[in-house]
Amino acid sequence: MSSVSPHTSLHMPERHPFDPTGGAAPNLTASWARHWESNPDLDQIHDPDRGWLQRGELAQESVVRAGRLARIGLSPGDRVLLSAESSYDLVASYVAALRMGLVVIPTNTAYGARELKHVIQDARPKAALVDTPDKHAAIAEIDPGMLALSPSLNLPDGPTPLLDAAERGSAALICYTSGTTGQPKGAVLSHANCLASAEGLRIAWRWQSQDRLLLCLPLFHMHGLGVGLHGTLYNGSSAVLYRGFDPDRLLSDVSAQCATLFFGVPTMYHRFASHPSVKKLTALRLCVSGSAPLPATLHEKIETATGQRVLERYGMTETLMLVSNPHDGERRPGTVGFPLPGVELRLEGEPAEIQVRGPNVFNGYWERPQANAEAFTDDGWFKTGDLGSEDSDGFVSIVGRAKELIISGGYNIYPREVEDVLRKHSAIDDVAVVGESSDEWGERVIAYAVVNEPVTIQELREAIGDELAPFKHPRELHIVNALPRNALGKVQKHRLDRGRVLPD
Ligand code: MCA
Ligand code: AMP
Repeated sequence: MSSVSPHTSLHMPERHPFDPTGGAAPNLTASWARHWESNPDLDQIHDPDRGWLQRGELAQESVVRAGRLARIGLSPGDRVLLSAESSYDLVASYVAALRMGLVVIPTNTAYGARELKHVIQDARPKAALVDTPDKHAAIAEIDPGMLALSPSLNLPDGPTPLLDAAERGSAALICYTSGTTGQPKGAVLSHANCLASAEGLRIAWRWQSQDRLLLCLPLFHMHGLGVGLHGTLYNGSSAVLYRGFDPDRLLSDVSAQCATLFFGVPTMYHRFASHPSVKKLTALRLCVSGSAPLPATLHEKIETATGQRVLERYGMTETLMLVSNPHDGERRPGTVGFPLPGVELRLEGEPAEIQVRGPNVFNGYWERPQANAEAFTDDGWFKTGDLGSEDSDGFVSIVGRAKELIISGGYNIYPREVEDVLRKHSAIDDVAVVGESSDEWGERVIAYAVVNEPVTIQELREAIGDELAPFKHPRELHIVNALPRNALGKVQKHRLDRGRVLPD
């Protein structure tokens, strides 16, 4: 496949070329401020408890909050960890932090103390904004010197610091992901990366200020944050926030909130598909699926029930969005479509790995020279670890993964991390963790173990406790006499299937 796909132009009905700076915006927050200034009275964010808040209110509130953050000693370049349920407070504090040039580390709210400790010790944030007593306690124990604040930032006001002044190339976010292997590392995304991705999606998905997004994805991963929230602010549109996925509420809000957009993971579409009110999705302008493969059968089921041709797209934390089915024309089930504006893509090796380049692609992991050397090719392409193919008419498909990764309900789970924790259990002599396919979850986490005394899955999960976020816990345990290994001693995971060890 050529690096600049001729099919990318199918995303672009507009005559002017893709502009990665988003109309010469100095940085991400300056691109948002354009809308706040032009029409401050328009609705921007709907909070589950407080209702609608307007653009002007968000602009003003972020100024006040930036003053508070500056008063407690935070200055541009300082890192701030953010881990909280979706709310207007979270959004306003996030916007304030970015406006004053802080680097935000969004962190999964399901993380326990061990997972949080790794992020804190690695990124050394100066402050954390967290919303539960447990998290405050964990932070006090991990780093007693760190400021632990609540997302409402109920603090004394301070003088307003310089706002919207970050260099385009400076870091906006550090997002923890395990990449292809090993311990989670921080992908550093710049203002420029986020701007380029938002502009590509504006063009490809025809995103306009009149759009209204039902945003039930969590705001600590790039799907909810970098696509959903950034896109909303970048396009001056509006978003309804939810704490979790409630299909009754979402489907009734399609008309109650005059929504036009829904973005979700395949598990959400699976649950919609069997909902008696699924037809309500028909009224939306665009339904997007990503973070995990959307089975072609599910795509077809939703289309039959609602007429919606769900638009599947492909992205990564390190690169933001890469490939998307087109807004106009065929959206081909089982494929992810064409490279987005600005994205160069090539298929390298056998089996072919997807490699990418573009203004949306990060520069590297936080303080990980070795991992960075491995993540990029000598000629500067990022190696996604996803295996791909291209149809004769340009549609890209993801056909497998070179990396050891389980994707369950859109969350990434690294088998090695789960195995390392399970190995600490005294009953376990040997263990392998695999993802087994599931209609609802895409994949489920399953453990195969050699044990020295009887143990149940419940006992194992209790023993894991908060060493692992609950979504990483194995859902089934299969006890086997021995794990199948090759001559080099590596576990042959493909031979572990539905509770059995398949013959070699
Ligand atoms: C919740 N549980 C899960 C998951 N979610 N187990 C496995 N996989 C999951 N994804 C478990 C909980 O630990 C709990 O287990 C039980 O399910 C009920 O929890 P609850 O929160 O009520 O679950 P749910 O409402 O059913 O959540 C399912 C969900 C959620 C709505 C699909 O997982 C979700 O919001 N997923 C989206 C993730 C996402 O945003 N990914 C983007 C990352 P127990 O009872 O045993 O404790 S990828 C990305 O950002 C890139 C850039 C991209 O391409 O998009
Ligand atoms: P993350 O590291 O959490 O950003 O997850 C990125 C990974 O999710 C990618 O490398 C893919 O393996 C997977 N992914 C994202 N979108 C899709 C999709 N539409 N189909 C298949 N896999 C996807």
